[in-house]
Amino acid sequence: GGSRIITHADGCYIHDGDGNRILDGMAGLWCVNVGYGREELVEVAAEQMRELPFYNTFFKTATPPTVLLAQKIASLTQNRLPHVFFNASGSEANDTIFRLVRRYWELKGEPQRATFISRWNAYHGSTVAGVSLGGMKGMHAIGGLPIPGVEHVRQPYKYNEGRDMSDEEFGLACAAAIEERILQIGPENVAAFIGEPVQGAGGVIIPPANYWPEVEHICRKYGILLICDEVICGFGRTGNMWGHETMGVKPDIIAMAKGLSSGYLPISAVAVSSEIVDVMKTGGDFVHGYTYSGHPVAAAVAIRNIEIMEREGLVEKVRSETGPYLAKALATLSDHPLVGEARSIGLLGAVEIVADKSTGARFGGQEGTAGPLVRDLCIANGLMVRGIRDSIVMCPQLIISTQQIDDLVNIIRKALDEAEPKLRALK
Ligand code: PXG
Repeated sequence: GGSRIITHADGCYIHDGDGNRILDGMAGLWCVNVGYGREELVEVAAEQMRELPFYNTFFKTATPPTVLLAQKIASLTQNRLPHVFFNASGSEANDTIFRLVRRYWELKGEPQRATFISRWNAYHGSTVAGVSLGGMKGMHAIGGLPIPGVEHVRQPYKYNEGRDMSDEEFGLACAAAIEERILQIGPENVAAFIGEPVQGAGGVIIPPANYWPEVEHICRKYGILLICDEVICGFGRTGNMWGHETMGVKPDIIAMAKGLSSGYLPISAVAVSSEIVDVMKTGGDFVHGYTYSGHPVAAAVAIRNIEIMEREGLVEKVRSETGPYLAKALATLSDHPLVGEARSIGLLGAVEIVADKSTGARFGGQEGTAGPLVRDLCIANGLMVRGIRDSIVMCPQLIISTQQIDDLVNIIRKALDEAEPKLRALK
C-alpha cells in the first residue's frame, strides 16, 4: 500500500514527507529511548569512525569501546551476568543464546537437554532461531518453522485468556502450564525457558505479579536455565534498568538490543552468568560470532547512550514520574465505550478495543478490524502507535514529558471517538 516516508525527527517527534509532524508513541520501533536529535551521539560516532571504524572481535582481538561497553553492561547487572557477547540485532542475540545454551548442556554432559520452552505470541526475532523461539503462528507458517526442539506454552494474557480468574489464579495457571510441559517432555530434556518480561510485539502483555517468580521457581526446581529477552524491556522501559528486576527474578542469561544504543546504530548483546561461561571454557572455542559483533562505532554510541540515560536519570524518571503518569492518563480512557482495558507498566502501554465492554466481544466477531482502523486514525491525528490485533500499543521515548503523555492519550481518545460510529456501522 505504499510507505509513509519519515524524513527527519527531533526529541519525541517524527516528520514525514507530506510535512506532518507526528508524536512518536513507539520510540521508532520500541528503541529510541533517549529521543531523536542527540548531537553527542552523532559526535561520538564520528570520532570513533575517524579513530577506528572497524575491527573484529575474533582471534583474541577486541577494541576499546567493545571492552568498555562489556564492562558497563556487566555493572548494570551488578556483575551477576558479567560476560557479554555482542551481535548486531536482537534476533542475532537470540540465535547466539540458542547455540550457547545447547553447547553449555553438551559440555555439562547432558546433551539431551536441548529443548527450549517459550510462549505462544512471544517475539524473539526474525531469524530461524528467533522465529522458532518466538510464538507467532503467522511467522511459523513461513519457511517451515519452528525448528525441532522448541515447545510453546500459553502466554499470561489476562484480558483475552483469563478474565474470569483473579490475577493470582491466572498467574499460577500460566506458570503451571510450563511445569506440565516440562513433565511431559521430561525435565532431563529441557534446556531453558525463554520469555520477554513483558511481551512487546505480542501486544504489551503484562503478566500478573506472581507469574515470573513462579516461573523462576519452576526452572530452579528442575535445573532449567532461565532466559529473559530484554530487547524491549531493558534500559529503563519498565521503570527499572531491566524488566526482570521489575518482575523480581534473576535470569541466567539476558538478551538486549534496541535501547542499548537507542536505535542510533544496530547493536545487541547477550549477558551470561559466570557459572555458564566457566562450563563453556572447558570446551575450547565456542565457534560462533558475526563480522559486526562488537562493532566499535556502535559500541561507542551505546556507551554514550547509557551515559545520557544515567546523567538525565531516565530510569528513575520512568519509575517515579512518567510511568505512573501514563498509567493515570490511560486510566481516564477506561470509561470510553470502546475500551475493554487500558494497561501499562513503566512506559509500555496498551488499550484493548472492544464492541462490548461487558463481554469483551470484538468488532466483526474476531480481532483485527478495530486495531488497524484506530491506529490509522491516531496517525491522522498526529500520533504514531502500533495496532496489534485490536489493541493500540505504545512505547514512547523515556524523555517524554507529562504534557506529551496528555497529548498522546488525548489523541487516542479522539481516534476512538472518530472510530466508534464507523465500527458500530459494521455488521
Ligand atoms: N526480542 C524482542 C523482545 C523484540 O521485541 C527482537 C527480539 C528482535 O530484534 P531485531 O533487532 O532482530 O529486530 C525484538 C524485535 C513489532 C516489531 O511488530 C517488534 C520487533 C521487531 C520488529 C517489529 O512490534 N522487536
